[in-house]
Amino acid sequence: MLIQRPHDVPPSEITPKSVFAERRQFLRLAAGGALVLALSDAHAGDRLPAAAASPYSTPEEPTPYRHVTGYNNFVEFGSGKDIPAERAHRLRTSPWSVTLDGLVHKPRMLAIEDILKLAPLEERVYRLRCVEGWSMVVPWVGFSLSTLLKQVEPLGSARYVALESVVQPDTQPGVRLPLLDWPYTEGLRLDEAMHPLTLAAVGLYGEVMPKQNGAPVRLVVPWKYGFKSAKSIVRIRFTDKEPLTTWNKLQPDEYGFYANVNPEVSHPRWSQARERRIGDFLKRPTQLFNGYAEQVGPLYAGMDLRKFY
Ligand SMILES: Nc1nc2c(c(=O)[nH]1)N[C@H]1C(S)=C(S)[C@@H](COP(=O)(O)O)O[C@H]1N2
Ligand SMILES: [Mo]
Repeated sequence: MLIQRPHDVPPSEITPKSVFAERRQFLRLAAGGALVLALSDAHAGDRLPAAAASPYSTPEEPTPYRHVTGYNNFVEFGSGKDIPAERAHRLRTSPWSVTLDGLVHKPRMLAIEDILKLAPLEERVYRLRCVEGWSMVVPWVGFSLSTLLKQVEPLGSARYVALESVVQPDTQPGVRLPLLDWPYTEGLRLDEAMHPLTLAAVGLYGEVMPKQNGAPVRLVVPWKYGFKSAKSIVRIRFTDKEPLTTWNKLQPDEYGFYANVNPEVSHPRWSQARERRIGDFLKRPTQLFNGYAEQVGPLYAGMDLRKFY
């Protein structure tokens, strides 16, 4: 996967907002133009190649870029919604590879450049619902995670995947503190992971993934609370048992393994009945499976959603 960007602007150069807007415009025009480099060397803000619109996209208005990239949870950099945007620029995202191992026929370590060649990029506009009670609409760019998982040919005995985020103590001050059990680990049942809605995201708003949003590759599981969508993934392990996950270990009564968005099952500290879309003043009702019930409801047929929360 190749992208284009103009010659580097010296880091010392102060870029006022209007100039930044022009630069982004220039990057768009540069498509097919002069300077081509591997996406691994790409900088947040660089344009990705045009991505096809996905039928899975919601027609809702995306949350403004400044909120999507300025109001984040990325505890590796510290707690506080503005901290990731301030600090994540330090994260080293090149070189980057993802190890796929465990119960598979062909364990592999794939470089991000090769991951990006696996499938054409799609733009998927998804709702993201955080368990804390806020939500956003994000135009992600990526492809179904199943494309990546199929590369290693899971064994018949594989029932789950565990996804691990990067730990970089020199760039991530949060991992030097016992805030969570590092690495940040999330898990999915294999059928959830293979569901076409489950996205391996490499960008947003047509750009290379900003570091605060989980560069260079992150999970997006739109029908689950945001914490399931692990950022900056370095390893995917196939298992036969439900993997231990960071939040579930921390507070099992608060964060279930499934974590499907459900307005009727409240978190002990936060009602899940309503949510505040970032930028809105009033709250709106939360939808079962975050509005994706038609697509994913059958995955949970016959399950007690209060017990398996
Ligand atoms: N590695 C890692 N992944 C993470 C988190 C985190 O702290 N570390 N936070 C999660 C939570 S709670 C949410 S709501 C989403 C937020 O994604 P966003 O900042 O791109 O909106 O990322 C999830 N993925
Ligand atoms: Mo969250």
